[in-house]
Amino acid sequence: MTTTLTPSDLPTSAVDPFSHEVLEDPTGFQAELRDAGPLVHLSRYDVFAMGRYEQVHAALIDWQSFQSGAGVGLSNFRFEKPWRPPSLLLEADPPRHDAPRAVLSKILGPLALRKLREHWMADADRLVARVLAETEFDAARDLAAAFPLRVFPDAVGIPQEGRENLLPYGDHLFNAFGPPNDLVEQGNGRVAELSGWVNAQCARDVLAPTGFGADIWAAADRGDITFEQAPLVVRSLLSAGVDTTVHGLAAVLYAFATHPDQWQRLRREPTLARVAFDEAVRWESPVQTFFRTATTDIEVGGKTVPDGRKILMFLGAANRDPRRWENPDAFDLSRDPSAHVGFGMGLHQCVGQHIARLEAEALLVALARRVETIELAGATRRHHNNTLRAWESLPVRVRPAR
Ligand code: OVV
Repeated sequence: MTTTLTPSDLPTSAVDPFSHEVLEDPTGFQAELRDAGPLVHLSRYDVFAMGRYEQVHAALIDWQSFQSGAGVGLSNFRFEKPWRPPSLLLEADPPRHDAPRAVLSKILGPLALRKLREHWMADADRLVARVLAETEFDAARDLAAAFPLRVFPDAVGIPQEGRENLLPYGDHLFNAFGPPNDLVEQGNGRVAELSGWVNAQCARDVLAPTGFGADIWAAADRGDITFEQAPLVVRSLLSAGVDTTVHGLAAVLYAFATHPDQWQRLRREPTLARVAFDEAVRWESPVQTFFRTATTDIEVGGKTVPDGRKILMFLGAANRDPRRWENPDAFDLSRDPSAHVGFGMGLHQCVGQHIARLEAEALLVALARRVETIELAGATRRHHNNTLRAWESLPVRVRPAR
């Protein structure tokens, strides 16, 4: 261990942002963090933190100073062995990052998704019609979790068997970016089994002959990536593509269930579905945090982050920073949320964001057509995760449109 070089004039917080109390409702801590200053020392983990939009945004677009290659969790890959082989996208820097990123950007780009659009819109409509057989149901389970699981694994091209492993794998993966607390310990028991299953789905002969998985292997045939890289790029889809969209959809459904005026606005103007989803991603920030590592001594707000140290970026705090957003705690379809950092920003900005928006649009358009009112019908329950802001249960009552 090196001695701590933390300057004594840096604001310090002893709060554990990964405690159950903060995970249940992080908004109070986030406000404290923003108000403490542009750079704050978190004594619990001896890391640096930023909660203001300006500094989070600046760090996200400065990949040269704020590297991802030492891991985007608390664990520093310079000193600790990663729990799984690092992601070629998330946990890599240029130049190694760039070929896998270019390949995946094309495969998941707006052009490529046009083929899926009609099918996903029709599938969402069928799901919503079936769920509406009841006027009370759990929107987290029956819509937010159900819809991505209906369309995304098929789009990747993995077999049916074992798909129930996708959410538990993602849940553990996102916990593992945090400290080794009780949430990680609870997941450790199944890591080998879940990783074994996920890794096995990345093989060429397991994947369907068409789909994102096959597209990735075809990129290896062309020499755009190597054959060693292909399965790890498929793994990124299975890692980042399910829990994130599930909790993003839950966020937008919760937002509408608690903002009836905004729901009526969406019903009148269903073309707002995409804006609504981005506003929910800003408002709720399904991915709350990621770390970076300083590649040199970096000046942030007049203070210094020493070379090699971890910096925790609070995307959720930045997305509600009153210095950047007017009335930030309001879910409001009138605002332009497009500069939110819920998908990140810069080089690593979510490569799957067009898929996420298409899933959201399909579900919201189907609901807007078929549901007149939606409201909470009982006690909601959060799902705690070291990285994700998530819902376990969202009981809702709907009045179907006539
Ligand atoms: C954005 C994200 C989250 C989790 C995993 C990955 C990416 C990956 O590339 O494996």
